[in-house]
Amino acid sequence: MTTHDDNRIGRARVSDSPELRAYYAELAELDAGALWTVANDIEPWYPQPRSVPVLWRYDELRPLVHKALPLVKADDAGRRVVMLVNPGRKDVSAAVGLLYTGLQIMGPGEFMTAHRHQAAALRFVHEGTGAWTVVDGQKLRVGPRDFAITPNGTWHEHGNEADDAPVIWQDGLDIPLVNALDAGFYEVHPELYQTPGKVINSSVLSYGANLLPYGMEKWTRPYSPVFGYPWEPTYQALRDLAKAVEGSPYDGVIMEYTNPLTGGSVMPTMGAHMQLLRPGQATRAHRHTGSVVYTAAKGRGASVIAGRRFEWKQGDIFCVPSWAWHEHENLDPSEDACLFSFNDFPVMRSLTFHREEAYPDHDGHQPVLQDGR
Ligand code: 1HN
Repeated sequence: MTTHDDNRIGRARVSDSPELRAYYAELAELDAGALWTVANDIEPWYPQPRSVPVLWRYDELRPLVHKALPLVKADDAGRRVVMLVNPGRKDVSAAVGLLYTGLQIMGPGEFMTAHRHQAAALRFVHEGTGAWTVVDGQKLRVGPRDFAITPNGTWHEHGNEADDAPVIWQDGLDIPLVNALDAGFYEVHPELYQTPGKVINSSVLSYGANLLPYGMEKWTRPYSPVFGYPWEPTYQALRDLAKAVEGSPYDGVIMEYTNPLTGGSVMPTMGAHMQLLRPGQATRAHRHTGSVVYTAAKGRGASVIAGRRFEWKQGDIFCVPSWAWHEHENLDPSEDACLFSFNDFPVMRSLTFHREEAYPDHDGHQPVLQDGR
């Protein structure tokens, strides 16, 4: 996107002429071009995401996700998923930036074959108590509001062992990023199913209470050895932190799901947080590079993103594009609200692209230009 500043010295400002147009045509014949015709577009003053802020309401999506159950067999579809597509990123099936998200439904007793791919995946459970996943031979059971990871290259398959209700969980993947870098690979498990180890949730059982297992083979992989992060201890940790600190002016009381061995993000390309907004709390606006997909895990609230206000409640999903001003508010005067989120911050940080700034107005709030849908 060009701005009036693009007429300045130091920016491309070549006017068109018949000679130049003929010259550009000659270059195009050779699969070449003149940089100054695109320079201002490919070097914007600041990030110009094609993604727009979007809110996906769970109450609206849920019936359509259920509709897919009898329409397609999970194994015919590969995975039975309704993906959430940003109107500005339909070309790459992204929810925001280069992050993908979708709602996957698994009927009672259903299970799917194992595969692995270059893309990393994570799951956040919306409903149903029967979900399980096997990640590199380790079987995990996950319930509502639990978070689990499927790091890139790990074999994974999953299913629903309940006999009554379906499971709906949210998948988050870095597929658009992997594809943008032309680095995607995909394999079906040679035996179609893994043989899981006997102990369920073994990684969750191994790393607890700030203690690391001692005297075992050293974990050397570039992702967290913990594959599941259950809701109850997560929520307890947030409430405990809220007793100890005021929290961030922009995010309230926020914690990152971490690799306990490094203190860093759970996977090399995607990080995840859970944050708590105190009853009635309204945060200040800030912006940063990096894209974020949020899921309301508890309570109800509103977020203003790039001047658009979105009201959300438990189950709703919304996104914040890179460099968009955003702030959150808990609309319940007596209950806390929690937001789960995942992001591409590890990529931004490792490439030294991370930048952040506070909204400059003294009261820290952006004007609301439009009510979001
Ligand atoms: C995938 O492997 C799963 O394993 C879910 O459940 C969603 C979306 C795109 C590519 C791979 C899964 C996916 C996916």
